[in-house]
Amino acid sequence: MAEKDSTTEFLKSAEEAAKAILETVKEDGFIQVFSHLDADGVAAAGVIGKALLRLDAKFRIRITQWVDEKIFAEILSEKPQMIILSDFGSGYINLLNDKLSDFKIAVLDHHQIVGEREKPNIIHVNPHSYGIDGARDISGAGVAYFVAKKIDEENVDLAPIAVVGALGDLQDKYDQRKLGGVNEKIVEDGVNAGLLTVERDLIFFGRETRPIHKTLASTTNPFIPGISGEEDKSLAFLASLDIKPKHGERWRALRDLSDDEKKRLCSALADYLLSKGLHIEVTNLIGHVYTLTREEPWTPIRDAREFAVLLNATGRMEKPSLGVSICMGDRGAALEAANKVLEEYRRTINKYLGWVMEKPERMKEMENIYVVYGESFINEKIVGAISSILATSLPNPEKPLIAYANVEEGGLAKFSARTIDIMTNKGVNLGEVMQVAAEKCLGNGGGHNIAAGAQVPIENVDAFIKVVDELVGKQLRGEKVRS
Ligand SMILES: [Mn+2]
Repeated sequence: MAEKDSTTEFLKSAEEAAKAILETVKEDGFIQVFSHLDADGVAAAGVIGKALLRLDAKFRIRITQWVDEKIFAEILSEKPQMIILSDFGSGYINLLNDKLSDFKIAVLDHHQIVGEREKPNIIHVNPHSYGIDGARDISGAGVAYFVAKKIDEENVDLAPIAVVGALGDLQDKYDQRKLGGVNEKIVEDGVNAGLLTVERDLIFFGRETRPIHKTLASTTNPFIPGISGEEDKSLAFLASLDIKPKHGERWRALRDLSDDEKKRLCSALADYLLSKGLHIEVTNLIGHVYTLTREEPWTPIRDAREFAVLLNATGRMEKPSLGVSICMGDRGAALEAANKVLEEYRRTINKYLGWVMEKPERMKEMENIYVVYGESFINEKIVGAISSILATSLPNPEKPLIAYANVEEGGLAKFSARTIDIMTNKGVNLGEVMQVAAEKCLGNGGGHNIAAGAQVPIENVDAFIKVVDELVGKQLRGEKVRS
């Protein structure tokens, strides 16, 4: 299919979902919305929520990690006139049809479709159905956005939220960390509506307005051990580079630096990280920066990447409704509360990363992988974020990383595995590795090729690590991992 046709076909399916929603609202029906617990899922829920609010619809939003029996039970007891699933659902089409065949369902997702694609009671909007790459060209929030825009053109003002969702799912995979594909159309909408600007600069949060040392101290991408979370050390670092933090009485922000100072800062950061046994591509520190121009300077929701971190934080710290209401336009008290959650999340991440780097036995290098032994120190809800951050800054970035934390109840360890994109070309598929290794160790696992997870009984942790190391080795040699 030509690119233009595929987008047209995709938009037609979004229109079908919009029509069904409008019809339900017209009949005064109750709509239950379920969305995925991550930054993109929270953004998707915010987009749909705002569109429904504007229609004066009866609806409720629930953010969850996956579709399970609890959700089916809730639906069966509430008997809504319509169900919307956003940023998940495409993996459950058969199950949804089995359990909820009497319900009208719209699935607005961008994950791989598992099993059948079409069922009479389900309107399925998914870019993969039209040959569009859902992994990098459009996110769950993006799919929700096109449906919202078909509901009412006024919803074009939700374009920045869809951009936040795409960045939350790390879809900035085009040259110089740019959003491409269908995402580019959403960016255009935002820019044309005067809500968004795109510039090329250092990608650090707060680069516009925050004092430089605070920006460096608060970054977790990259994580800079000894500087992240420590403003005084950050000031000393700047002094050692002869970069003045103040201009007269006024603190300078990153955007105030000259090109030469920016270059000096980037290469010094790379050297510093290398001295700590971490690796960063300087080119990754510079890229397309997406700014929500209507938001107040100094707030984390002015920068789309930082906005995504805030949404992720509300999810991980068990306050996703805060994130949803901010996406729906709430500011004031909601934003203040979300800021506190974000600070707490950053402190937690910094504490964990500092802990990992403190002693070599906490992150070990094996033949084919790195292993982080989070045990009972790292919270199992945060272990995924920790492995994502560490996987991008390893001394040998081509080795996948697995990190685990003990789950309080049940005697289980939760593993999270990450690697960088290029490893898929070299045969690595962590979803397959986690699945096969977990099966061998009486657990269960699975996921995407570069991000996956597993749960195994604690007593099998060492055996599991050994199997994962072997399986990754097999994949690198081009051998099959399933026997
Ligand atoms: Mn997503």
